[in-house]
Amino acid sequence: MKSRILIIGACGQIGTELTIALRNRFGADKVVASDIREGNEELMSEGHFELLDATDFAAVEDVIFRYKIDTVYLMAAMLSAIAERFPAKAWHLNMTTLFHILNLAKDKKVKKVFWPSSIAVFGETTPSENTPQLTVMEPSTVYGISKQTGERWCEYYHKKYGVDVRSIRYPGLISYTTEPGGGTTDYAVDIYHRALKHGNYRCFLQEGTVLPMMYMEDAIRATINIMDAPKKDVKIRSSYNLGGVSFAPEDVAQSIQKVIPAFEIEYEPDFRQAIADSWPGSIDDSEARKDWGWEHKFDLDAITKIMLDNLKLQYS
Ligand code: VAH
Repeated sequence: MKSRILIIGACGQIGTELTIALRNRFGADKVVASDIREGNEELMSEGHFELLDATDFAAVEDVIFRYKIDTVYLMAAMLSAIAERFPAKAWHLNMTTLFHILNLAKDKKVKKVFWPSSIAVFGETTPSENTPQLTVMEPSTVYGISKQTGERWCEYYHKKYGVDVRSIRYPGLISYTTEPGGGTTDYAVDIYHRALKHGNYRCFLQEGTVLPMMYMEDAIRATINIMDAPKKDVKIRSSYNLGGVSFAPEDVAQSIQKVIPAFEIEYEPDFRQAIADSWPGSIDDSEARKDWGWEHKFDLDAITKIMLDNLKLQYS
């Protein structure tokens, strides 16, 4: 029976690149992209696309039935900064969508699920250096609370109903294909756009704010790796720690200045500083390395080169 992959939230920061990667890997006909709004020209023109409100169970079930979906990547979520402004909406979106997919999997209408968690599940009481896989988790943001709760439900549905749901705690992600989407770590995307357009950047986080980050290509490869792994190798069914490179805004500025010497940064911390301060500085991802062969490839200077080279093309 022909089976397909459904990406929910395909127009988001991860979803956009995940859709392209999965179409390249499995063929465009095997992948159905969906979102509450239409995406960029490439996303819309090079494969199946469905406008879909992922909080509408009947609509989700209908797409899964019509396209014979057996694998779902549930990427729709409201990120940390926006979620603090709309807590009830964020909880509704982040949790309702997860329950819809877990219940469809429990009823055997979906075989395999990927659901993204985040280092936002950690809080101020979590050890902040080389944060372990198993540790104190007292998130203080709406987004972090929804991701921690979601991890608990993923593990529950796996243990109680045998649902094959897999998850990764993404660090801050950097890419050039989509505009920043309301995350606290999105300063590390904004800064490259502003460096090229204005030669300067006013950072909403203060100097010295070290956060775990990752280039999108690393994150996409990790996502495909965990979904490719044999069931028996995916031993953690809450969510895997994933680390890449840890840096502060001044590190990005110095990396940019190697290419654009005149680039200047200034600091004007806002409400997002408190969010960032509650998150760890670096992550121990040895479980992911051990269980399904994870390793990151891109360091900060490599990220800077890719971001500036590709954004120059977009702005030229
Ligand atoms: C955010 N980019 O800033 C997301 C991410 C670790 C942070 O989950 O909300």
